[in-house]
Parts: sequence; C-alpha cells; structure tokens
Amino acid sequence: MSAGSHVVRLFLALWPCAAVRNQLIKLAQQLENDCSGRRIRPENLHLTLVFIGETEHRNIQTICQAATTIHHAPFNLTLDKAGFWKKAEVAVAGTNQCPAALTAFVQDLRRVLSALKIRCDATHSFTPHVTLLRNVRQCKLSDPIAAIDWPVTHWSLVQSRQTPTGSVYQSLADWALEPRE
Ligand code: 2AM
Repeated sequence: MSAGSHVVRLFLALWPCAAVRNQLIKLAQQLENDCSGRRIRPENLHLTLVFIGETEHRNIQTICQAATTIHHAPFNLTLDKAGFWKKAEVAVAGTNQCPAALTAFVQDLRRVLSALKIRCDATHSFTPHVTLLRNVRQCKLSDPIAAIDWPVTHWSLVQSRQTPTGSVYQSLADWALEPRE
C-alpha cells in the first residue's frame, strides 16, 4: 500500500434479516448461561464470507463494480450447532452441513478479489459461522440448539471501524443473489 493512501478495513458478509437476527439473539442469550464472555451487539450479528482487512479506499469502488458481475442463486443456510472456539475465545452458531451453494459463492468471491489483485484472507478454509459471544474463556455447551433457517438472498460489502466501545460495522453496499439469466 502506498504511503499516505487512505486505508479502510473491509469484509464481505451476510447480514441476517430481523427474523433470523431475533433467533440469533435468543441463542446468544441461551449460550450466555453456559459460557463466560460478552454478547455481540444485535446490530453487529453477521456471517463473514471473505475477510479483506486493511485495503486502499479506492478498492471499494473496484469491488462494487465487480459485484454486479457476480451471479448466484439464493440458497438456504441452516445454523444447527453451537460451538466454542477456545483459541479465538468465541462462541458461535455454525452448521453441520455447509450448503454447496455457499461454498461455491465464497470460492467465486475469493476468485474475483484475486483477479482484482485485492488481497483477502483466502488461506483459511471457509467455516461458516456467526460469532455470538466474545472473550469466552470457558464454555460448557449443554443442549442441542433449535435450528435457525436462514434464507440467504443478499450479501454486503461492510466497513469495520474499531472504536473504544468496540467494532462498528457499516454496510457500504449490498447486492441481491440472482442467478445468471
Ligand atoms: P469472527 O467473528 O470469527 O471474529 C470482522 O472482523 C469480521 O471478519 C468478523 O466476522 C471476523 O470473524 C471476520 N474475520 C475473519 N478473519 C479475520 C481476521 N483475520 N481479523 C479480523 N476479523 C476477521
């Protein structure tokens, strides 16, 4: 990155509709009984598709232009398991079966970013999850969870700002999932 360039912290994500968010909030409340840690603010609940991290501001426009060329059909995601990731100190909602459509979509996003020479975290395998609690030191997950059915219809480019009171996420643009005609 050139010196003095305007840098932003970005990621691509799925943002839940109100119905899904409410179920995630309920699950986070339930997990709070089993784990230490603090709940993610409801407005921050999301599922990261691709983490881009610090990148030049002009890449926002580049990504927005490229996004219009990405075509995928909507799909359903079922969040049906809770997890405790000890190293990251988080409790998450995850899935026993990542839909093939989601895997293909993420692969496509990584491919497009790579073609644009925009660096992103493509080294880790994609494990879909919604972080529900942070700073979790101990956690004893007791019951199986009530499955959350998430009809995935949109995806977003999100800017993350670190503030003294925590991360603030702002959606810069979002797109409907639509199959190629
Ligand atoms: P997490 O919820 O599992 O922490 C914004 O930081 C979003 O990007 C979060 O959903 C976070 O996932 C995800 N993310 C993925 N890789 C990251 C990284 N290397 N640093 C920070 N956030 C990352």
